[in-house]
Amino acid sequence: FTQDQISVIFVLGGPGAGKGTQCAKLVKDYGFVHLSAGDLLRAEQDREGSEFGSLIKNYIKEGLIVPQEITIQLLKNAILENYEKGSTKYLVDGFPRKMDQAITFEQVIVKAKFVLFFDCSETVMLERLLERGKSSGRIDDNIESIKKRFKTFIDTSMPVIEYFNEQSRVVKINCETSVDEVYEQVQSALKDRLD
Ligand code: UP5
Ligand code: MG
Repeated sequence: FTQDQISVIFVLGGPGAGKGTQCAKLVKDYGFVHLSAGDLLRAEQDREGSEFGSLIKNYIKEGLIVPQEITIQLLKNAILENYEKGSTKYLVDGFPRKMDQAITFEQVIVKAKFVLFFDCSETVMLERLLERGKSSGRIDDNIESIKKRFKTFIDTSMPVIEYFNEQSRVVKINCETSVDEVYEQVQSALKDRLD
């Protein structure tokens, strides 16, 4: 892909910060294709005949980052599939969350336009995840997994955000207010950055 064919925005933030929620609103209003790396991994985990099913399940339960080869291939396939249908604008949600992924994706697929970073305290994220866990059915929405996800976010994913920040490519949004208030901030941040 080249920069003229597709545009990608990385959507990052801690577990339960609200990445998926805000992406859904952007899809509705701006026609982005929303690709959640976590959703793609969960779909691959459930796909009959997948050779990675049990590996993915274990990584997700332990809050660890699945080897980049798997995730990048899933993202690449999803982008190709949508590109063939004419879609050019992508929100890549929950990725890259480890340095190697950031480097490889931008080398082999496309350089992201910028990064939307949803900043949220662990207290708020924990509350949201436990609430969602009552009905989500996600194997990582329990206190043990959540603690591991928080640790991975701090140790492994924050360095990625710092890397993009050093290149002045991060738009930081506080997401502790209501969904609609957060979305207003997102929209005004986008207004400045989209052509
Ligand atoms: N909610 C949302 N916004 C709210 C607001 N403003 N006020 C009040 N409530 C709000 O939201 C979470 C909950 O909060 C929902 O109930 C929502 O209604 C409410 P959501 O929008 O789902 O937050 P999100 O940030 O998307 O949380 P998610 O749990 O999806 O984040 P994670 O980053 O933890 O999960 P993801 O699916 O991206 O990854 C899961 C796992 O997959 C990772 O831990 C990892 O093991 C693996 N993974 C990889 O290995 N590699 C990857 O590249 C990506 C994932
Ligand atoms: Mg999500």
